[in-house]
Amino acid sequence: MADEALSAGVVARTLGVAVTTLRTWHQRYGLGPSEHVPGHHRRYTSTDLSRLEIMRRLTAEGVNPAEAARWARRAPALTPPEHADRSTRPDGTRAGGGTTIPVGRAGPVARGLARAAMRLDSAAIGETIAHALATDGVVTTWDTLLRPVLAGIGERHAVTAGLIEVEHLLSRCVSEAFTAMTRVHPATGPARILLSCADEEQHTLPLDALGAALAEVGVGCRILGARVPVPALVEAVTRTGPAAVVLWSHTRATADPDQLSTLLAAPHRPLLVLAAGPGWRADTLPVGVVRPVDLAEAVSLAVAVRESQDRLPMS
Ligand code: B12
Repeated sequence: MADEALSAGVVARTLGVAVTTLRTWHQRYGLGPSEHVPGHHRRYTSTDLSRLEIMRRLTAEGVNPAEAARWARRAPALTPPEHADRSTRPDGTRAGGGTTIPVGRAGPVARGLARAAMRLDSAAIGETIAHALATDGVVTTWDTLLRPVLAGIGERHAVTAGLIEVEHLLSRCVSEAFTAMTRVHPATGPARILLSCADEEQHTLPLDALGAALAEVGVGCRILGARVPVPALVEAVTRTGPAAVVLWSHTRATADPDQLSTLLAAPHRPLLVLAAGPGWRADTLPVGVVRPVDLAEAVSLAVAVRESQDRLPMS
């Protein structure tokens, strides 16, 4: 059993709850870890996990915690009949209420994050993202954890027109986590990369992800953020002389290629102009503009151009 035993952090992330919540459930309701290895912290067994899963589900459905804990402690032998059916209904709702966020083939941590997002539990969301960033780095966290959950929210929203509050809260938590990365990894040289959203574009998270991924490898950048009109972008380029500019467009509505042409004609033309995001159509991009396929490629291109500029003789 010892090698199956789980730490509090793993259990919290799997359930999508904060570690402090686990602690409270242990102290107040006796739902603690039962595995004891001498000289180590107590560990959770799979039976503890299934009890906690019942606790999480019942409290999320509005059952009072003391009552939920009574049922959880009696598991797996006994669960209340009205909560025993865990199957998903055809309309995507779970028995007992609430919609779920589809995360495709993403793993248990993404499902935990999706649950925490549904509960609007910013502490659990923040802990899960921070742990993933520290363990797996920005690119993997983006591709395997955040992107599936964000895309799942988009999918569910497109069908139900709901989950706007979930989308806003999660976006804020993601943005905060990426910003924290840039504080943990201060840049080693001048910021020679400029990240900007296209005019009227409000989807900023991919640029926050890129900013964090660059920080992780010691490359500084400036992020102008959402809805940048072309004259403001040109002004920023003129004043900061970046080696590379990344212009993000998430939807066709914000992907006017004239923005890129204006940038290429600017007096301080950057060495590299990247048109990033699903908004851009490859066949409409001006010559000289590069379109990355994903975050990893955007990072490599930006790092490469910065290194090539570092090698240029000073003028
Ligand atoms: C969060 C979100 C918002 C938040 C954004 C918050 C923020 N600070 O960023 C808010 C609430 C502001 C918002 C607003 C709107 N949104 Co919105 N939003 C989303 C959501 C859920 C996630 C966006 C995201 O970050 N995606 C990141 C990943 C998940 O996107 P991806 O395309 O798969 O990313 C891959 C590629 O782009 C590629 N890639 C290529 N190059 C590069 C370079 C880099 C650096 C990176 C990182 C990646 C990359 O790799 C990526 C994977 O890593 C999406 C759903 C979705 N599927 O994206 C909807 C979505 C994009 N939104 C949508 C819509 C319609 C809107 C609104 C028009 C809603 C409205 N009526 O107001 C507005 C648009 C405002 C505007 N003018 O920009 C639609 C767009 C449909 C379309 N194709 O036209 C979507 C798809 C939801 C849906 N299914 O309906 N949104």
